[in-house]
Amino acid sequence: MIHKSHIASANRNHDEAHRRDFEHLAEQLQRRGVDADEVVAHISAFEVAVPSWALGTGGTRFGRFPGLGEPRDVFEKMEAISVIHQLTGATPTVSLHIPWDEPDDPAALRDHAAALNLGFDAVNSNTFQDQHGQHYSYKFGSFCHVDAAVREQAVQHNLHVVEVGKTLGSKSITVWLADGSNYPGQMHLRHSFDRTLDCLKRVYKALPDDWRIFTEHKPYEPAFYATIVQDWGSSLMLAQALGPKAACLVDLGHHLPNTNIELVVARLITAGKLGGFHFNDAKYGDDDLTTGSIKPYQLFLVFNELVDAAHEGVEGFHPDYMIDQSHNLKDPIEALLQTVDNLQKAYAKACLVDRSALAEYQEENDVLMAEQTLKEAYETDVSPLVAEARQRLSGALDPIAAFRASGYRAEKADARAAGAYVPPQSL
Ligand code: PSV
Ligand code: MN
Repeated sequence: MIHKSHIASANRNHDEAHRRDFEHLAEQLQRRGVDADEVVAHISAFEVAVPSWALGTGGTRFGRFPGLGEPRDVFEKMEAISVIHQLTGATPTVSLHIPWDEPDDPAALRDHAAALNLGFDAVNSNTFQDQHGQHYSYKFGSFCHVDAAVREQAVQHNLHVVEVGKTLGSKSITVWLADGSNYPGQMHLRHSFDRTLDCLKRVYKALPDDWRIFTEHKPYEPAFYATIVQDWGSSLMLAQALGPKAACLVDLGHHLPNTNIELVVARLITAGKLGGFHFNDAKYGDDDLTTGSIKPYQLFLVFNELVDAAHEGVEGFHPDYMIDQSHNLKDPIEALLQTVDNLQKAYAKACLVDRSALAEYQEENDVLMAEQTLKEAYETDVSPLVAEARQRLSGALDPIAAFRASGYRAEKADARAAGAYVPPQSL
């Protein structure tokens, strides 16, 4: 953890300028009929889970360039996440990956996290890699495999993940399957989907009543011809066939170029099956870049759909927010601080949309003014609102500046010099 005095002294450096910026923006917003305090309250309530796999430097299949002072195990990862939570007030939960971050003693991890004010969000299973001691290989798939014994092994792994999640206090499991084929004819397209659904039904049946299961679609990689859960349509078919505890997870990086992701989100909301998000950004494919770094307007438009659904009070609408990024170049903690900031800004901007004006312009087919209504919100500099929300949560006005000033990374680099971080097998 970072000592509170570090945050307080970092805030003092920005306090006076922040106060003036906030008051100025609040006055501007008042002229637009927006109560700044109300928006700050919304931002303060925004929470997003940090994935356990994002705290160590990531890599590609070409290599990895580790940073200094990285967490060496899942316990140290909790500490890193608690720093992000301290500075932002927005990341009270962890999305744990099994087996990459599987604890020997889940109860001990739960208690360790609780002592750091952290809880657990969705647990993630992994049948896309073979693990030591595993009997059957997933080379040709897991849930879709032609061999029932392989499918059974994959189901048992997911049931195990649910058991670990129960101890941790999780309420959901995310299933991302790499299953698919690389060549036409390799796999029966319909039967492989049926087998996958059958396995998911077994996992679904084992879920506690208050749990949800999320299926995550991805168009390609590592399967390059036909993935089983290729798109949101396939994911929706699975969720609908499974039942009310099943919903679709939208990973922002898992779309073909130019896909209208906000439209996908809108359709899933209509179907009552938007389970949640894996936030990241992409230029070309599943790039796992910082959320909002490449297509910030798209991120805003996604949040616009979310705020709109919440505003309308759509029944059963409670998406789960998680980050899914790989930090190959940036300091992972700094990248996550930047991510949370970008998410809060996109959310804040979506809160500024004048929804009754937008509805009127839509009724009148006033295309230009409807678009302008969104643009006006998007182009507002909401930094003072986000900073204010963080300050009210005892966080930092400028989290990255406070983190750098704290000397946390240098201190960990010294303390952890002896034992280097061992990454999970890279994807
Ligand atoms: C692989 O694409 C992936 O990023 C999936 O999105 C999963 O959510 C994540 O890895 C961890 O299992
Ligand atoms: Mn994902």
